[in-house]
Amino acid sequence: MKVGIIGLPNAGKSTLFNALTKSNAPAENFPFCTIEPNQGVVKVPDERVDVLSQMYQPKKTTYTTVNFVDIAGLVKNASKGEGLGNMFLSHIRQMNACAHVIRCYEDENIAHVLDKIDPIEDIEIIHYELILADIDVLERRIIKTQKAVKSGDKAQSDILSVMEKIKDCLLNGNMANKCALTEEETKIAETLDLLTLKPFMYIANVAEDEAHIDSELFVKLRDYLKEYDPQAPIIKISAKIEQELSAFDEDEKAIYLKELGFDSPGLDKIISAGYKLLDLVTFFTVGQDEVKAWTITKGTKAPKAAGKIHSDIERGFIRAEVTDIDKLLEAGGEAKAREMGYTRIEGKEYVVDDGDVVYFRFNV
Ligand SMILES: Nc1nc2c(ncn2[C@@H]2O[C@H](COP(=O)(O)OP(=O)(O)O)[C@@H](O)[C@H]2O)c(=O)[nH]1
Ligand SMILES: [Mg+2]
Repeated sequence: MKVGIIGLPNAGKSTLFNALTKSNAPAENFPFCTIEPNQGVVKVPDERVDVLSQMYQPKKTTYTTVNFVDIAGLVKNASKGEGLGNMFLSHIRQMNACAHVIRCYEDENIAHVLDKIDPIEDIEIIHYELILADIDVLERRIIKTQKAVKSGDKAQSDILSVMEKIKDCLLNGNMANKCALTEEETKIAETLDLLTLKPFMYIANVAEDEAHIDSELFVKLRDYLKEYDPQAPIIKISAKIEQELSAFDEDEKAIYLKELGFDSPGLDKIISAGYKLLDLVTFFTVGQDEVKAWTITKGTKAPKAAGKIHSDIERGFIRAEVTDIDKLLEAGGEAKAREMGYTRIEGKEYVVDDGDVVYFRFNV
């Protein structure tokens, strides 16, 4: 599961990516610096893991992870092949969600493709390119599908009407993820490989000295997004500060943050929001050896979830003993939870839920 960091050149994508992954992808004042996308695995902060770890004092504590990908800057007319055009779009296509970085910092030493800082125009350029690319995909498929419908293929007519509905939405300037689709229609839409159907979040990259205030540019952006995409998370950060902070250890970080007048860095917010966008389910396994968070897609049944841990457990699956994390914490331990009737015995058909603490019984 991947979250793609997208945005115009010099928005601060690579700087943010470096901070997120503490790696050293080149961040340069050069529009097409990033060509092959860099990928990084990032630990997802989760308070639930923290409390379980406090309770069990295990030898090892393992959080889930999310992959962030630093995708090169998209430019105007990318959908027509401009800049590194279609290649970027094809990178975005492989992502499960997008984190759109928007430049809200002024710095005359750092070039801007439009020679002025206007977050709304920046955002519209990217949306426009993605929307155009999707219209292009749809138009070609609609022609093919129309032929299939004419020749009497009934299943294709459902697909056709979903495509036309989405195309209307795109022509009105909206992303496909804002198109009101039924559950059935959404299932069809997900097979169409559209860029703007992916979930989006927005990251306002503000100047170092504006990270703790709401600057004029930030407010402008926030008001625009509240109107355009009310559900999407908006996170304000200073990529530069985050990058500096990422080099520090925890104690140094705390001192530096205090000096700057912040309470917490923005990275955790970005990671959590990115993970949330992916709409995954997290379950936990606990014990003296290890407390661990696992990630599965929604609707995963118990044996398959067990297979994440080890293929033997999936193969020899007998049952899952499931306790809701809140109940486990309330009881203060597994034995007590069992005694209080909080632990359920679940079989092969059980769909693992977010926050389940699971013990798998198996036999091979
Ligand atoms: N002054 C200032 N410069 C920044 C900020 N964020 C990024 N930059 C600089 O802008 C340039 C481009 O940043 P980069 O992360 O490579 O942008 P990308 O093209 O979106 O990947 C680099 O020289 C960064 O140091 C910021 O918040 N303030
Ligand atoms: Mg870059």
